[in-house]
Amino acid sequence: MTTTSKSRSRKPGPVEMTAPLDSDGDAGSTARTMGQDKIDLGSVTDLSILDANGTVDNALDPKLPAAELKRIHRAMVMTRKLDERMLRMQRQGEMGTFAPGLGQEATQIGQVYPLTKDDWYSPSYRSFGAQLWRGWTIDGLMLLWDGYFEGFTIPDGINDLPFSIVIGSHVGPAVGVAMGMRSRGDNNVMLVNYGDGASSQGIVAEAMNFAAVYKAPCVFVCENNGWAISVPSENQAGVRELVRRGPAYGIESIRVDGNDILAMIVATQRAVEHARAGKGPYYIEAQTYRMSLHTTADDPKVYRDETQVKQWEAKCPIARFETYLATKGVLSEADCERIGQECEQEILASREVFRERARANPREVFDYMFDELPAELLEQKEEYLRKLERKGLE
Ligand SMILES: Cc1ncc(C[n+]2csc(CCOP(=O)(O)OP(=O)(O)O)c2C)c(N)n1
Repeated sequence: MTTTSKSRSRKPGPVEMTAPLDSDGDAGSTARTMGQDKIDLGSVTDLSILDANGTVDNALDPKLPAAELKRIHRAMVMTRKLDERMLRMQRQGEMGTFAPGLGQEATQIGQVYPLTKDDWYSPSYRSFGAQLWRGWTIDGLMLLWDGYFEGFTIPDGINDLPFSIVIGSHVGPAVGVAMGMRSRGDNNVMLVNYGDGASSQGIVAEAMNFAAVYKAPCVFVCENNGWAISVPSENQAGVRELVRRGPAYGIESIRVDGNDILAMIVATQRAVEHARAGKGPYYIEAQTYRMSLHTTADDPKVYRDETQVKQWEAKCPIARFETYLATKGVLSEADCERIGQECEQEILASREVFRERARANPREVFDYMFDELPAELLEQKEEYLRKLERKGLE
């Protein structure tokens, strides 16, 4: 794959070994001891196809058919509209704590676009756009974020895993599934998505090493959105570029402009083909930005400079894709306006289904943790039920 560094400050190209290797700072003697002239740290490339102004690099454009481009665009708009709606619902008391994904729509849709239904997807908690693409329903996701276990039910016909709030913990099982697929000889791929913060967790290191050693058909997508709650990604790791983690494990890797839907699709397609062909895992660092709150329990104004947010507004993944679609004559500004309204209507209709389904029974509060309630909880339950009755609540 060729690279482009157009309008980007970072430098693509092979990773140079700059640090001394032994405590004496003598790289040469260590290399000789190991019988090598030089340690190959692998190479890393940057990928950008559609720049922030919507100008495409023609040589790299995957030239998807118009119908596919429209499907992808609608999914990105739906992701954003659902994000906005769920945030409003949370503020109005109709939704539990929720992790917005504003600005990460290209990363989300691009990473699952090349997967088949039989491939496996292990999302992070901020991946609801990708989940929608995979076949999760809007009302189901609303239920999930409102705390109903029914919302976690995996839709029939897709191989997705539930996300975990314990940061990074889902990456180990995802690699386990991929190793199992390889040993059974089936032809599917696992794609696992996690954040820059998660990449510091021990389990992610172990998972990447296992995947490399056992040539597990696993694609790692590290969605670097600049922040792990209040920790900026530059404080997250000793290496400036998280993509360098991949070659260190012997995993072929690429860094992608995560706000560029075409680059995300091309990179993920390549990664999935690589894994499916039995060549082992692949690692993608998708560089994007968390435009909104970490969760609805967060206020980023206390720890980050709003000018940074403004700078990323200019890199909006939807705006640049709409410019590209308009230039190609696929969708006009009026079409995009109409699609936005249609998505909004679909979300509002799904909200009605959600409202029908979200009928919590307060009497069940004590019922799901224990098969048999311990004595002290039984006492509390009885007191609580008496209180409900006094208040005239069902
Ligand atoms: C093991 C563990 N440690 C800490 C937390 C608290 N926590 C929740 S989200 C989060 C930040 C994760 O950041 P990142 O992986 O970059 O993903 P993002 O939220 O930015 O999508 C932390 C530290 C947790 N849930 N689990």
